[in-house]
Amino acid sequence: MKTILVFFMSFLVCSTFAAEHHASKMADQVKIDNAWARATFALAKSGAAYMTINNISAKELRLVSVSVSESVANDAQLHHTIMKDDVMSMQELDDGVVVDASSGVEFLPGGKHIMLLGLTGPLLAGESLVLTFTFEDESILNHTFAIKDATNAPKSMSH
Ligand SMILES: [Cu+2]
Repeated sequence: MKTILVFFMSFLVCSTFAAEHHASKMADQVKIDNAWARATFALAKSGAAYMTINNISAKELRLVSVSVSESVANDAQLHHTIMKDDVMSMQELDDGVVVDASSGVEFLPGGKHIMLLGLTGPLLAGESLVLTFTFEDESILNHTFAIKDATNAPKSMSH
């Protein structure tokens, strides 16, 4: 009886360890490509950044929020662009962005974008900025965005 109990307990310990070992953070399952921010004119109060966010895991993940250093801007938000009655406007993505297993979501001019509000200074082409992404499991990922002129961008939009 004693032998069986020890065996059973060691099985419990091992399986618990295995579960923890395999529960990787969402931030570790993300690969960001094509990260860039649009260069702004000198007195611009807002800016936008774009990327493709890839989920390399076999489980859906959710990007909850984005933040930026106070030295760059007062706030950063996840936005999407909507057409309503032929008028283009932007809305914050209150529920974040879901990235399906083994797939990606594109942030592009005219679509989803990262909005930088209250810029402390212009975003200058050739420089870069770091954005911090927080996922549903509270894991965090920092990524560097190259600042580029809009003329080099794939598509153009008012902001
Ligand atoms: Cu926006």
